[in-house]
Amino acid sequence: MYLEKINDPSDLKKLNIRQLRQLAEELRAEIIKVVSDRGGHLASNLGTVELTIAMHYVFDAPRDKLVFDVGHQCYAHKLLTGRYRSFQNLRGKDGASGFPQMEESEYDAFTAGHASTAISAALGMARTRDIMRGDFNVVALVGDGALTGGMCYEALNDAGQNGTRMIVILNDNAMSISTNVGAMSHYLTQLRQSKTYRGIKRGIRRGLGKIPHVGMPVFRFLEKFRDFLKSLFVDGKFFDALGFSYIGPIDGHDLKHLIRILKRSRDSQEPVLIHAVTQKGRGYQPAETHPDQFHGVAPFLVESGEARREGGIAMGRIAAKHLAELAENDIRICAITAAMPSGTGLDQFAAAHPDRFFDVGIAEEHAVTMAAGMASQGMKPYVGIYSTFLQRAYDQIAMDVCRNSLPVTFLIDRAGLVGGDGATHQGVFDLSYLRSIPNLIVAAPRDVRDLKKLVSLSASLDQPMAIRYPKSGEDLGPGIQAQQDFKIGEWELLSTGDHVMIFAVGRMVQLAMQAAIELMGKGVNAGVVDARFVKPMDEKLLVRHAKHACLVVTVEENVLAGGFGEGVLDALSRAGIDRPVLCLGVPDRFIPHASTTQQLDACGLSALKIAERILKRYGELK
Ligand SMILES: Cc1ncc(C[n+]2csc(CCOP(=O)(O)OP(=O)(O)O)c2C)c(N)n1
Repeated sequence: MYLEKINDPSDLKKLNIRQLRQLAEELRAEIIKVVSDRGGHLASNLGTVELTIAMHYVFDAPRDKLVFDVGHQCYAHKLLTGRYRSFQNLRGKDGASGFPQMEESEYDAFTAGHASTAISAALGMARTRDIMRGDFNVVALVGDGALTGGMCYEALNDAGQNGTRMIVILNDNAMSISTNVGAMSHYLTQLRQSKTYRGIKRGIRRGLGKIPHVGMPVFRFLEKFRDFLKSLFVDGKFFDALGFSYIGPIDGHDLKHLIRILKRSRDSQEPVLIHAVTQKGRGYQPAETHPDQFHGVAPFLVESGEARREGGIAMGRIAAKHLAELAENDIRICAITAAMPSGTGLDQFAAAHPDRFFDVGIAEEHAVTMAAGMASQGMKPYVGIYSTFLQRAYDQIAMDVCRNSLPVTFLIDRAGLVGGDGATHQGVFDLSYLRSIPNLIVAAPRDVRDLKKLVSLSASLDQPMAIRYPKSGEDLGPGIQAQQDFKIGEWELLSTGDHVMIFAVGRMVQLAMQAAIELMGKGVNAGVVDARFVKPMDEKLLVRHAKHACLVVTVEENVLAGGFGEGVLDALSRAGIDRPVLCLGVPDRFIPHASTTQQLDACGLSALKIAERILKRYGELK
């Protein structure tokens, strides 16, 4: 076992090629073992094992800066940089993060989680080096999926014009999470095929060269057609034109060749782009066959690849299925995703209405403005994006959609605390950043039934709307009479209470109900309101139930700053209601990876903690 002996990358440099190959297999086995136990990103990590070994073999981290785009392919890097032990608790509380994190290790040159940032960050490091007259190397590892994101082009454009010395490794596996999309993806395919052309040419030359007298003249004759043949293929001119020396395509699993190319690039004084072709999921049959399904996985059985536990009800899948049904009778309804067809559930819409479904790549800004363009011409676009990634498109939501009050609906998935993906993926800012935008309706269903109602409601609207929900949701338990129908801005009183009134949003409604039961046991009578619209608020209902309460409580799975609670405070002060208010929500810090239950607890948002905090404040008031 070589892996056991590697404490840091200097140990790796002592190995020969044969031993490095063996190390690659050990790394794969370790990644499969741990991810099958803990869940995480599998296929991307299996595809970049050799690339990571070669990077650490040739470069001298942490002095040299290795920047991972998205960061969901950094597991081998973590295992090679002294984190074998914390990797066993991958994505768990106090274990290794699933992404590079600067605070976790000096080897993590840059924190990642959102796509297409690596070239910009690397350029920033390289420029700093040049100003400070340093001499380290900077390497950005970027996937072909990430290359659908506009930031990459902004960075290449900037880096190329100044000729800043840096290396970009393009890890091309022809996959984003799902099959990659877009014209650039076609271009990369052509580049891969042009390698085949060169291979064929070499083969013909070798073959003909063996035929005495006739062989070489025939080869020279064929060479006349070379330019024609070549014109059928492409080379890396696109990257060359941007000022990068293009090298490739090369086999991203051929360690010997990779090391040779990286050494050559290290000595270059210009920006270099190495196009490495890899196989997503390499070395684990189920992931090789279904790289999309093994991109991000829950714990699974290694023998079969089967998931080891059932997930909850996927809210996104329910919203998307319902939307596809509505679209049967409304030609104006279309759906847009930014590279997340399966994660958002919109693959179901795509199957039902392929001509009205658009995967635009990792391009959230473009997705939103394109939706605005479609809405301006009479369509009813639904944009399905995770809460954390929608942050990218704030300006487009405000200026292109809401400024024009266009009927675009945002289906915002993974809202709230997300568990193992941690700080970069928490969906805890959306209520704040959306509440502040005029014309936008902001809603959060407490369960699947309300989610469907909200999607139906949005279809009949002529203005922008955002519906945010967590990955999974369960129906409220029996005994709670659901309101059959509701209008925009209408809240629902679920239970009354003389002492405390709790106004809760989304998934927090269920926890507020449980907290109310806890409180009852302690002699405190708490009522619960489902405040399903964060904007507009049901101010009448709020005032009616707040004005007689000893304590008003708001509960949201969102940061307190600018969130629902602040909206309630504002509404109460405008109405002249002077009651004590306790706002519960996510505190002002980035919440690290752990289970969702642990994160809720750490934020004081578990049912028990909610009850405790209410009890404490109520006690202080008496
Ligand atoms: C801004 C943003 N949007 C969406 C995502 C979700 N996402 C994570 S990885 C990924 C695909 C990345 O593909 P690629 O860069 O080719 O890497 P691979 O997994 O193929 O190695 C996507 C869409 C993200 N991380 N960031």
